[in-house]
Amino acid sequence: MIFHVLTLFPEMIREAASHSILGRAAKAGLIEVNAVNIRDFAVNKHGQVDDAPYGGGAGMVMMAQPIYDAYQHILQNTSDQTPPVIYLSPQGRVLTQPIAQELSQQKELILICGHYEGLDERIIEEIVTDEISIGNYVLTGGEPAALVLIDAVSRLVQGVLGKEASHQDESFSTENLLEYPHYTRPPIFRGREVPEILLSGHHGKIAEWRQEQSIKRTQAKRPDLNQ
Ligand code: 4H7
Repeated sequence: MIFHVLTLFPEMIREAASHSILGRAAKAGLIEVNAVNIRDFAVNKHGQVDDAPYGGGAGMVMMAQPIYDAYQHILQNTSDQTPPVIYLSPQGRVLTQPIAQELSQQKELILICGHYEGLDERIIEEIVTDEISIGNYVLTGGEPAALVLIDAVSRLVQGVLGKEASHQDESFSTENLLEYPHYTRPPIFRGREVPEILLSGHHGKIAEWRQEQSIKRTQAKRPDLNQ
């Protein structure tokens, strides 16, 4: 799966996507993160990509033209029909596991990261197919949001999790349940013992206990998930 990311800070995207499971998936050719610098498509000699808002007011607006040209540049090298174009913004529908699941079926995605006051509305009308928010809070730029989306979607791509536990039995996957608590050595840490059942070797009982813990936890910590 290829993620094309239109951004003013391509190193933020490249760096964050180069570690751990995503880095390994990229090396294995399972995903590709193609960060495209919008500034490379500026036309005036100052490399300008933002301008003052019509109508006045504070802040700057990202100009439509550099983003449009960067988008056309990406389309030239994409075999597929036009991929979905996702604008990460507080105005989007909030990202959920089912949305990540759907996006993971695509061959390519184009992500746009906004800065300053956001994009000229006309570039949104012209090329954006999907506006997504990663939650109800404000960021200084869209890059962290794009990285969250890339992470959530990539781990659903076949082969990316490799030997790590499959994503099938985790929080939010099948049922809306939180994960059960995990323990590793030592058996006692600062007087706190590992639940005895986990040391018993009774796999059936352990599975039952974990299921029960998942349900109790969800009720206690996130009762909203099961409504
Ligand atoms: C696009 C439009 C995403 C991107 C506006 C991005 C939160 C999210 C941004 C803005 C983001 C999310 C403009 C919103 C400046 C904040 C003060 C970048 N914030 N900005 N405003 N929840 N910020 O997914």
